[in-house]
Amino acid sequence: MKLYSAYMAPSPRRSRMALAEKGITGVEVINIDLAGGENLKPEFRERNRMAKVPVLELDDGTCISEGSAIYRYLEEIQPEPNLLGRTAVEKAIIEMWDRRLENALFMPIGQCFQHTSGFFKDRMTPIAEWGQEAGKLAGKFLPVLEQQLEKHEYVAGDRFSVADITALCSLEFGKVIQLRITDEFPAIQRWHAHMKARPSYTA
Ligand SMILES: N[C@@H](CCC(=O)N[C@@H](CS)C(=O)NCC(=O)O)C(=O)O
Repeated sequence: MKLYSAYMAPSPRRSRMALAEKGITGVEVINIDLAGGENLKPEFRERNRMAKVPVLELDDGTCISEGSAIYRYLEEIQPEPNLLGRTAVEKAIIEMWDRRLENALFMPIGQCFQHTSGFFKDRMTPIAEWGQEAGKLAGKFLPVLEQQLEKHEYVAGDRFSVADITALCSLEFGKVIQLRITDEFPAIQRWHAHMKARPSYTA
């Protein structure tokens, strides 16, 4: 398998961490130059019509993009350690948190970054006012996460799941928009220290 990734980008980090947590080795990681527009070229678009990383390319040439679809594929080919839940309730709760994180934290952080930094101004029209609003929306999710982590060791309950990966990749990318895990959020701080100690942290 090949993973099309990019340095510093939070979306492919989710896939690299999931591979590491699953102990799946031997995947060739190919770094794409996003700032230089390598992902916009026809050769890359053939792998993902959305022109984004990550893309997981299977040995038969099938290309899977979208971080959550890659989580699903990895879970199917290697069920243990389990990251997406075992029971109906556990699967639903993990997916609920993963979607909340994507929609209420990951996406607004990305929108704030893109619309206030102009990083992708060659391919979109940045609207600074919208970027600032998106940054505020991302900040509003932190108390929700804090409350959850006051009651549970991990984001979706009492064991590690993909929701922890999505939360970590989102929050750490949040630094680019000055979103900080301040002392107002001691449960997130405790969880974050725990995440940093996992071998997958540096994947
Ligand atoms: N919904 C996609 C988002 C992928 C995404 O936004 N990737 C960013 C990097 S974090 C990208 O490739 N951006 C390149 C661009 O927008 O030109 C997923 O979950 O994988």
